[in-house]
Amino acid sequence: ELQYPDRLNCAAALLDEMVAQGFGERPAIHSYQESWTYAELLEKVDRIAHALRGPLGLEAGNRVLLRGANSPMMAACALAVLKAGCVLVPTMPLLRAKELSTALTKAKVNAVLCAAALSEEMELARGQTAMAGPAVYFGSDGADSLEALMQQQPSSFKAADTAADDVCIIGFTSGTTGVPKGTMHFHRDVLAICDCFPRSTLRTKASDVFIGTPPLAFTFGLGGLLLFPLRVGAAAVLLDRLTPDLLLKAIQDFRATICFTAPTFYRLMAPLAQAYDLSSLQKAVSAGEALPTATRTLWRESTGLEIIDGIGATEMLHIFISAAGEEVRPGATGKAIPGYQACVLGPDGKPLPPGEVGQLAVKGPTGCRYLDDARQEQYVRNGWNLTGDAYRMDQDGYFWYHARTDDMIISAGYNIAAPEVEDALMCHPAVAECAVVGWPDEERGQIVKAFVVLRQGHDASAELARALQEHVKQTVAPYKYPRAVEFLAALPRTQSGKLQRHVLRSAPAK
Ligand code: 3UK
Repeated sequence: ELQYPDRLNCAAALLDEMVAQGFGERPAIHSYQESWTYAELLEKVDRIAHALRGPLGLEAGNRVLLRGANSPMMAACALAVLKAGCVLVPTMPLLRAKELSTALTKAKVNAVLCAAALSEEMELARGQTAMAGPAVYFGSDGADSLEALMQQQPSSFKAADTAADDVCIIGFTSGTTGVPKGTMHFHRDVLAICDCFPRSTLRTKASDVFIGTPPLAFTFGLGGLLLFPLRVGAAAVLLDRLTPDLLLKAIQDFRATICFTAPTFYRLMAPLAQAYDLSSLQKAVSAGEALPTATRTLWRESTGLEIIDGIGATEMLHIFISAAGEEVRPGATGKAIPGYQACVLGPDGKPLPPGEVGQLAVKGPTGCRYLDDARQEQYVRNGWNLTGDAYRMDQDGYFWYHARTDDMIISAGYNIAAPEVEDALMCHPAVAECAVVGWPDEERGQIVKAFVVLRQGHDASAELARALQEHVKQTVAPYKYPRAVEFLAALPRTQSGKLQRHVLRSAPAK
């Protein structure tokens, strides 16, 4: 059981606490531009917290939208909002004014902290919503920049006296389909995620160097690249430019030990890995979408590392099913991590016996609290959170992913999970990436359709399409083979790296 005091400020518990324990001179955050120790980070955080509660006029409980690419200043701003007793509303850097307006309105935002490079869409959104509260920009030399404001503030701030169950984060789901959902999290939830997955599964330590791709605006990144390292006195590397090559180079340059990214990135990095010294890397965590077995194998063969898969969700704040080391069972996501319970529910809402596919349900120290009450009723039943995923559990308590419940294809009466067909296709040497969807068909209701991105050196042709179909028939039950194959240059993805199958479903047929 996790126990936290009733009065709890998570930022103070993470940062002030570590400095008090003697971590002040240890590195906290690295980037190619600058590196800060724990003491330096604390001072920045305190100056920003003063700015929020002083000149910017905010009170405890006010909401602060944060926008920027990953950087040390982004990390300082996030912690400052929490330490000031305000509510952090992180947003993805690529969002446009329209989406930012939705966040401003839905989360009732009182103030904005934003990277100067991203001011344009931010100002449009403030205009569109007639936002009254202030916006301050960082990363410029301007006299009205956040950095200039920080210089005028005291260097030490006493953390706001918040309750363990005060809301401190409003996270928007990345939303693979429609409108993003706003989810609320407490101060104690922030510590709870640090004390579950990283401790039980990753076994993190002070000497670790965390690195990866997810934006701090995505709770996968917020946890993995900021909260988890701070909790154990480790260092995080925050990168603002990310390609498979740049991430590999950064792992080498910073001697990173734990990497957080999505399956596609591992797939793209694997063939390039040989060119870099990755000897420092001990753990590779994959989340965000299902890990294809072909990707697990490719990465193992090129680096010798077994990927640690884990399913997490914005509603749950972070990962709740995973397995590492000897515990890994390729193809399965893993077991409920200590602190969490998981089961598979049938259509009647009752747990199914092992082996049967149904709705994944999970329970633990963190869990769904939606801004919107209707959602709460739809996704939370008797304390169980429904994630919208179809899973089956085996006799040993391992959970095997099938699909998002809305990505199950029904073709001529057969139930087909899109990711299973994708897994089969990805074992073919010509396939770089692929996506499988149900395509309307008069005779069968739906047919399986595959969108395929080819590896360099392979050209699209009717022959190759036939070869891919044959390959699937040889790999999985033949009725699952894609009756239609279309070649694409790239797949549509969200900023968190998730495939957008709905975009493909609505694509005009060629
Ligand atoms: C899917 C996975 C299979 C699944 C997230 C780690 O992805 C995160 O949060 P989102 O709210 O999406 C949640 C949904 O994504 N998914 C995530 N990981 C896996 N499916 N295998 C996986 N390993 O559909 C889930 O319901 O964007 C991931 C930590 C924090 C997060 N917010």
